[in-house]
Amino acid sequence: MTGIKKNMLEALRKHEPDHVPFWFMRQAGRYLPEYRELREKAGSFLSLVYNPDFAAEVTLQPIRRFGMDGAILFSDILVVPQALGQRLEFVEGEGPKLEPIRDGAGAAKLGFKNFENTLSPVYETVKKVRAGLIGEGFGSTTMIGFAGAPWTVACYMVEGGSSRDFHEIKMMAFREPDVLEAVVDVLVEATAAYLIQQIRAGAEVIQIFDSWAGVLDSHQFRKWVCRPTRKIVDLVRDAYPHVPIIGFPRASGVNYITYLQDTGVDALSLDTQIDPKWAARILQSSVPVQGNLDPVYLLAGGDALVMAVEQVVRDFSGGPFVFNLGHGIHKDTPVEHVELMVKTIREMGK
Ligand code: 1CP
Repeated sequence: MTGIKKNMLEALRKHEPDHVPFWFMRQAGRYLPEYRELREKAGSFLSLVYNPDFAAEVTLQPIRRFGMDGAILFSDILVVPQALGQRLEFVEGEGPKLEPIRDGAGAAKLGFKNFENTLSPVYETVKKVRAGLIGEGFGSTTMIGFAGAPWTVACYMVEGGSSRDFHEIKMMAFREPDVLEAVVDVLVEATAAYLIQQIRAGAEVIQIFDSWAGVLDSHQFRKWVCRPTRKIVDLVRDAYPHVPIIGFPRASGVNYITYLQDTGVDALSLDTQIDPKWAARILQSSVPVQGNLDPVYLLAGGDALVMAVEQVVRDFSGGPFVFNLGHGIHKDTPVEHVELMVKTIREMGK
């Protein structure tokens, strides 16, 4: 025991924190000049991710500026399919491109041969971040590990990249569910192993990102979002029962209730569209919640930003809460606006 209170962990364990803990999705990234500099030096996004010195440095950059209560590992959800043997590249200005899986033969090519080798630099990053936090005087900042949920990761694997309507994966889910099931089964095993290794390396909280959970009807949602996530939660909890797991079934509306019941996650990250009064009454009454400022307020700045931040803190002041955004920070966000947000949270949340 170091005796240092970790406010984010306190909130996630439903204890009373000293102040409202905060961190921001995509807090490391292109809105920070020091990120852009290192990203240039690394040459590509993936060489940044797989270089533990660089990735740890990028993870720590926002903490030095803003002193968040959570430091999220700098990596990406798509390293898991890459480690399973699927070809991945990030095309400048376009986003991720993968060799799409469209049939059983494609699914059968996935395997664990290079899995641990590929991901070992990520675990090294976690270790370096933990040491860096302590060494640089941020001993009260919680280290957050993460992975994409099987459904969201499978969206990229089947579509071959980002998608507007998720046509290909839905067609697979409706016409050839066995093929999708094969992909998802591999992802469940891989994701649980990946998260367990992150915890072993020093992650203290886990977040499961299901960014595209909201595109399915309720039956399909149970099948492809809840069921695989439940299996991961069980596997991680078997290994590490005391590490809180935050689920983020983005844009799933009232299905947040189903998700909470079916997956058994310890806490929920709320997207911007969720009504805060409903969420406080229905969700926060049973688990800690995290969220949900619209990241566009951070582009706007000024009074609009201050009032929106105050509103979010007030909305969730009745229960366990971690301040966050409803989705990632936009790359054009002025750093001064993030400073203003942090100042406002600190003043409100004492
Ligand atoms: O050029 C660059 O610098 C790349 C931009 C970038 C960054 C900074 C990508 C490409 N990924 C990341 C980091 C990242 N991705 C983190 C790091 C930690 C943090 O600071 O928050 C995390 C947690 C993610 C997770 C991630 N990647 C998600 C889930 C969360 C979300 O935003 O919905 C998803 C969907 C991805 C896929 C991805 N990675 C990157 C791009 C451009 C995309 C596609 C996004 C899309 O389809 O809209």
